[in-house]
Amino acid sequence: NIVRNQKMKKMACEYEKFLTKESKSLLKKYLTRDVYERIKSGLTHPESNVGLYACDQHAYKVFAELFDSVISDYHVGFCKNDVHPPSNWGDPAKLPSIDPESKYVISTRVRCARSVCGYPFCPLMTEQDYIEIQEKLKCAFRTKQAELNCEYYGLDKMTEEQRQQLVADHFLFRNDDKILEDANAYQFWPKGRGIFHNPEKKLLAWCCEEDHLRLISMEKGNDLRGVYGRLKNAIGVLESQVQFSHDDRLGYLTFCPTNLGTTIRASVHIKLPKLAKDMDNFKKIAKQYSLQVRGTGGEHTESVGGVYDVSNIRRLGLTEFDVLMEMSQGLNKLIQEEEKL
Ligand code: ADP
Ligand code: CIR
Repeated sequence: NIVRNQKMKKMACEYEKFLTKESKSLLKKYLTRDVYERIKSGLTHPESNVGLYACDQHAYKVFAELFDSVISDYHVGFCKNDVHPPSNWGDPAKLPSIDPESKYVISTRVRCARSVCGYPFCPLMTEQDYIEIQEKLKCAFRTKQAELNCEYYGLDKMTEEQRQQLVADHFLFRNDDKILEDANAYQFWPKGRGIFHNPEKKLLAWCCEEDHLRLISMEKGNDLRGVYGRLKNAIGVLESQVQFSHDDRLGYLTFCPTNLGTTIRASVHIKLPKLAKDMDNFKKIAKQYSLQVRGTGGEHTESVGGVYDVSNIRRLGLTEFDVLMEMSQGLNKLIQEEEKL
């Protein structure tokens, strides 16, 4: 607790520095001095899109005045008195096909996040917390080996060559995001960090990266129904093994407020060369369909070879199935926009 208190103090000190910086982030917009007098938070990156994280599950209530504004701005349509609907993964077979002529989509990925009950988020986690969460997840996967069929590869046990290959193939996370680093997400690295995956590397789970657990289903091609169905089954099995943090209003709780609710990011790696000629316009059109454009290596990276990562923006205030509907319908519209050019 002494260590945690020291960390809280250090984070609070960053605010004064932040006040002097130019920034378009939502944090800058809502963390006015008036709010700050009652709510202390910290940030060093004015280039942030959002600009704040929750230090633990309680932060969303303790700092509700700040979080609620940021949350309703990001998850368009989810207002301060709204309640996230009960989980409903629906029937994957009922999703529309994406890119029906298989002309644009290279690969498809759907991920969700979970936090293990009883532990804070990374900024307040001790080394022991990292090790305990890793053990809990390893135990859950071991018990359900028949259903999940994943082996665990700890970051501290793999060779540098293995690690680089997993990153290059888009399976594994890195620890080079300055925003996450300064949010204290990389402490004690690589303690407790690692990846579970099945032999085909179509079902994967990240242990203690940004969130305690990221469960991922991905494969080459555009079979969104298959990818989503695999994630639906796997999370159901894990939920029978581990208790995850859930809030009646905000759904599943995550470190970053953009991931609350369903926690689902459904993405494609896609080439849309005509739209990509004007990136500002590409991003503007994507946003009209509630879609976000990222670089090839994910968040805060650039595109390589004209490949972009396009995914749903909203995750809170709608069901899992509705997130997938919004993403698939939006993506098909985006492809139509490409074809108009
Ligand atoms: P997250 O989705 O976990 O929030 P990132 O944006 O950092 O985080 O992406 C994580 C990794 O997943 C990156 O290596 C990224 O290239 C990869 N990725 C995302 N979507 C796809 C996809 N549709 N196909 C292949 N790789 C993908
Ligand atoms: C940021 O503020 O940029 C990071 N904390 C990530 C926010 C979520 N990502 C996003 O909307 N692209």
